[in-house]
Amino acid sequence: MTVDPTDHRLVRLSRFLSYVLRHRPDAVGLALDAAGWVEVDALLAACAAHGRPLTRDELEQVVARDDKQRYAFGDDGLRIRASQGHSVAVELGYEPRMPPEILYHGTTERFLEAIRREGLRRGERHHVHLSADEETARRVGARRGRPVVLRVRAGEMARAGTPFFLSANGVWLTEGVGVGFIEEG
Ligand code: HQG
Repeated sequence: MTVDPTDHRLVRLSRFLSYVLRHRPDAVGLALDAAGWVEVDALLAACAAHGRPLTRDELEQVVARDDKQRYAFGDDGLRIRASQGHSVAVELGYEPRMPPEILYHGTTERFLEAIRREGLRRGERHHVHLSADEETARRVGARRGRPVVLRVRAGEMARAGTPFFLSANGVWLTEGVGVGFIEEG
């Protein structure tokens, strides 16, 4: 299936799913399980009951076509969750693994001073988000202004004992990055 960024309904649905599956499941009367999953039937019923009806087919299209592959069905297809990006407490169960030597973080100029002082902090999210390629980081930074791409010496951090995780949609996650592991430019 090809990605069609002009498909506004799917984009709107993806935003709504992100809100429900990452941040506010309670807004539609749902609770996620400990690993962030919810029954697909329960999700469809809850969305309908809260004025945002969608069909199973539309849900499948969002999962398949979402530009960042933000959502995943469980193996049996009966459950769904966001692959990363939560602010509600979930334990996604990714195994720690060795990152590439260098990972990239996209941010914007106005955060640089604080980042130089405190390193990268996870803020509202569970982890700092890093990418294996510079271009992805540039796009992430560009959401907030003129992008600045930082290089993170992830290999060194991992060897010093900091766990790194790779989400199902290819985002590298870690709890925080100390100033000494960040390079600019
Ligand atoms: C910055 C999107 C001040 C950090 C994207 C970022 C990503 C600091 C902002 C995913 C700081 C947090 C995550 C410090 C970090 N002082 N600012 N010490 N440390 N920051 O949105 O990485 O569309 O929580 O640089 O594509 O921008 O949601 O994180 O600018 O993958 O799927 O604080 O969100 O994906 O912002 O983005 P965020 P992020 P989705």
